[in-house]
Amino acid sequence: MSDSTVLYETAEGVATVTLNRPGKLNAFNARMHGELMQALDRAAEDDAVRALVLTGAGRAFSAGQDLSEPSFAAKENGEGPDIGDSLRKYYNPLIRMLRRLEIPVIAAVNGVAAGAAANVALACDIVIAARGASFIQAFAKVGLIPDAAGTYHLPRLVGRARAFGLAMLGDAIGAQQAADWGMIWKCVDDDALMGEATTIARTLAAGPTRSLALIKEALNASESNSFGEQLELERMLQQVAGKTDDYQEGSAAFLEKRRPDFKGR
Ligand code: LHQ
Repeated sequence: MSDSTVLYETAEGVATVTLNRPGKLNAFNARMHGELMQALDRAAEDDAVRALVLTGAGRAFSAGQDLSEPSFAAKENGEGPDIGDSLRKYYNPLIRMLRRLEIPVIAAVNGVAAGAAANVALACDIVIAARGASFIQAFAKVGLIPDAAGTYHLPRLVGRARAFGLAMLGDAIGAQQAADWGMIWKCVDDDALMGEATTIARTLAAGPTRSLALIKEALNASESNSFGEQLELERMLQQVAGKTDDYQEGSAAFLEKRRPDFKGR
């Protein structure tokens, strides 16, 4: 077994990135942050990688920040740690990277996703979760606020009422409920999770990946754009999509009543 805190493998155009500190429920420490960013950079730079799956080893997706890291203990003078510094160095770049990656990112949530890790999952493009998995906005339980873009994504995903309940009460919400609330794409049986995630990822990897990247750009931008700005962005991005080889192929295949053979160009 590798001693890396993040495992990386590729097959059929899909990179699978696995958080790998199972003894600590894959809690994030500085090393895991570094290795995760390296894995995401590697996927971004490899033209053969056209979709990415993020999951966890063992029984958890991740328990969020490793609270046993010395840098998160109160200092001897009683002053609290500078957690904002950790967000600036690690979590904010990670969330930006997940949203910026020009390939679909699928979170396969295999078990509990707590604290910052719940919000790392929710920052992915498509989230599927095993029936036994749960999402916990654990922050208020330890006197913090949701970070890793939780206060941005949660109300947009589930609405204000549920966002307040989740963030303030910090209760665990099961995968089925998360799906029923529209917080995630799908809940599947535990033993079907990786098969389902891989099928989705391979389908997307064989798809018109330039247009998928443009869809991602448009949907992300819609969260802060005005109606008029969004219409204008759609015009610009559709112009780009219309000039791809994959559009030529997709429209020709439709007219010829055959399956398209997309190349991601
Ligand atoms: C852990 C952790 C953990 C260390 C389980 N750390 N050891 C904060 C600071 C800085 C920057 C940015 O952002 C943040 C935001 C955050 O992420 S704050 C929120 C951090 N996460 C949590 O508060 C969740 C804490 N964990 C739990 O509530 C439970 O462990 C869950 C619900 C995840 C799982 O419960 P169980 O299945 O009952 O497992 P367990 O509690 O027995 O945990 C197993 C082991 O993992 C245990 O260690 P031990 O040596 O006793 O076996 C835990 O201490 C350890 N562990 N989470 N975040």
